[in-house]
Amino acid sequence: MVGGFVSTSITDGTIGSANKYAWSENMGWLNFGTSEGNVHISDSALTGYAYGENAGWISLNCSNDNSCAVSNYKVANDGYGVLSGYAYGENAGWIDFKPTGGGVIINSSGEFSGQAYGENTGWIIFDCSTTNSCTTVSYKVQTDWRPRTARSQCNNAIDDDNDGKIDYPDDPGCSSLEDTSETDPAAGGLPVVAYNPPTPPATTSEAPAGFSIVINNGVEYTNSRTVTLKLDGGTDAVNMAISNFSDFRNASQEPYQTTKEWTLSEGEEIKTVYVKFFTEWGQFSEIVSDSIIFNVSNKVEENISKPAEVSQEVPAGQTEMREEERSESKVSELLKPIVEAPVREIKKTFDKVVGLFKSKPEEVAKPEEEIKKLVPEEAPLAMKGEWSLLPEESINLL
Ligand SMILES: [Ca+2]
Ligand SMILES: [Ca+2]
Repeated sequence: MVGGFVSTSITDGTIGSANKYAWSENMGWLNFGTSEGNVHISDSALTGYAYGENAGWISLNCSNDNSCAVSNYKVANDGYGVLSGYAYGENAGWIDFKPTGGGVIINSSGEFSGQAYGENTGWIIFDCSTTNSCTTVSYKVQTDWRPRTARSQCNNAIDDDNDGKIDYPDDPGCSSLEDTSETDPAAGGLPVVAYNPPTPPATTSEAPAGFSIVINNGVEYTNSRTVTLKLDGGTDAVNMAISNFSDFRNASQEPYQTTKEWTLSEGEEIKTVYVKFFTEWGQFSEIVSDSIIFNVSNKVEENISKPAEVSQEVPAGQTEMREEERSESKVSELLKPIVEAPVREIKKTFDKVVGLFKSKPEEVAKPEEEIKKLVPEEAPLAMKGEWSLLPEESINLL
């Protein structure tokens, strides 16, 4: 129970247990919050009974005892908290909720203010502040009902955007009763969901929760620059942007799909592909990525057997390097990044080289033959058979 309200509703309110007494000049305390009296406040009227020791039961609506055919009365509410009409009690007689010089209003906090009047009861005061008497005794009557002006647009019984449809769920601009705007997208405004990023996919039997991208079903290596991406942007994804760069340079949005052919960037080494997913409103997810090692076996072949790059770099007019020189220069080229790179990079490169023969034996058929094929007959000692590319000191660092 929140705030002492039996049921909490801003459209069908009750009287809280904390603040439930009004004061009758002639008849003393009137309790609007007894459980038997069951007072309810709706946009159109009050129902139920108030009770006072002197006043007895006071009916707020003829519908309480199905007597409207005999005498049609009620305390009416205009939906904005302005009360009018009459209550009736055998002892209290008729009580006017909008008498000359008085009147009762439920404010935006659900507090009754002002005063009603009856010939028998005299003035009935709903809040001590009305008569500046709170220092003597503090009292008020409070409901959890709220005037339409104090409610969200999608729960105020008003056609705020004049489209003929009112509130959630009838107005398509409303995503919930708490939605503060009835205006739907077609009319130029945006619903609240327009400002939400896409919801990450939930955990499934195949994948953990969260956005995902997987290159070539997750294998470590590829010899082709063309790969297949598997993407999961969740149910809100409408568009996506894919890039070979973490800053998404030159990337543009495209319709979301769960599978896509993709071309890895130029150059060798580890390729990372980045993706983010967009809602229909253009809100986007976090960036997720996957990596694959491109062309590692070919790299060995190119660099050692066919030093094409080196040949091209020989300026015109100079004689070509002898085979030994060429191989030596390639070896030092290969070693360069290893020797100069930080330990982490060395480890990566080392893993890659070792991985050729150890981690992925199934992908490198007959590794020994491969090595033979890749290493030219006249290769310097360092290149022969053993693959001692890595200086001992560097390996010891790992
Ligand atoms: Ca509305
Ligand atoms: Ca509307």
